Amino acid sequence: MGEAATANEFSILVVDDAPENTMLLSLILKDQGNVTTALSGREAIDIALATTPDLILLDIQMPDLDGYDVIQALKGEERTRNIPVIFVTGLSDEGDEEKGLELGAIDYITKPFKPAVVKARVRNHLRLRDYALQLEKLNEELERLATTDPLTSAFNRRYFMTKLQDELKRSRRYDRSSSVLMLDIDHFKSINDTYGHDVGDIVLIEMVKVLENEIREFDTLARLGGEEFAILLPETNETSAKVSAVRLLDAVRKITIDAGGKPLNFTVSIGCSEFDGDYDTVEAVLKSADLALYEAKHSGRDRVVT
Ligand code: GH3
Ligand code: MG
Ligand code: MG
Ligand code: MG
Repeated sequence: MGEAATANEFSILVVDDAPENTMLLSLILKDQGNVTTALSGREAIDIALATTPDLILLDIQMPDLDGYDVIQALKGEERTRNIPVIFVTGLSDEGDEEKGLELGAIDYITKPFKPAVVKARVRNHLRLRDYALQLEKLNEELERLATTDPLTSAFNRRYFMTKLQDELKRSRRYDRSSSVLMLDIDHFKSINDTYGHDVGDIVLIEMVKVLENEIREFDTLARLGGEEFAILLPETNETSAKVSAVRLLDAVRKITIDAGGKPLNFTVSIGCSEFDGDYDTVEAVLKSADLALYEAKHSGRDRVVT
């Protein structure tokens, strides 16, 4: 875990229909972060959606939308759902407090409040918020590591198989067809042997960049291993898949790598296979594209076989 964020990086939204209250709270919290204020529930929701503050101090009794309405609106929106909310309110009944906490508030402070206590509570909540944000980042990083190939940043085999499995299920449910391309660099071993492994690595990296640029947003490119890649083209029949594959062949031919001052060009072979819900397993789908790739290799390379 990295260092905790310094207080000034936090943004705090203070919501109260009485300006003297927002002013007082702003003053109390000014050392803990950037304080923004809102004088109505509507304004609070707008600001929260626009700026996703780290913490919200929320009054309950307000004309129009009250604090309960506001927290419900915030919890109902993906963007604001996880922002911690502390009620700061004149309502001191057990039932009000219970309701506030049940609606998802992390704390409930009654007016008149003790400034030092508000400050201390806010500090504790911001510290937790900081941990939560760090955890979120670590999770994203973990997810990335688990699904991508470190050399090229293309997706890895495991991720590809999951996507293919999903697509096969959809093909069964909606009776539709998709395609898989299996792509393998031609004579890659001789590139390594002639120019060295580092140049081979650059070939892989540059090719992935070019392919990523050529495929559509919903297509998935993955490195299955070594110099072998697969591309999933959802809802694409064999004819369209072949057109895409030919375009990829062309794009790869245009790549020039600097191999120690000398220009290096290379080609790929592609096997293309359309599949529908009749396929029993993802392995069977891949097998079919692999057979087409084998044919592409054995009929001369630098070509697409369907
Ligand atoms: P073909 O045209 O039939 O596909 O021949 P090829 O030489 O491309 O195929 P082969 O399977 O004989 O060789 C693949 C080579 O890829 C062998 C292996 O050392 C190399 N390789 C696998 N992974 C990497 C990598 O991450 N970086 C580099 N530089 N080379 C790799
Ligand atoms: Mg009020
Ligand atoms: Mg090869
Ligand atoms: Mg190979």
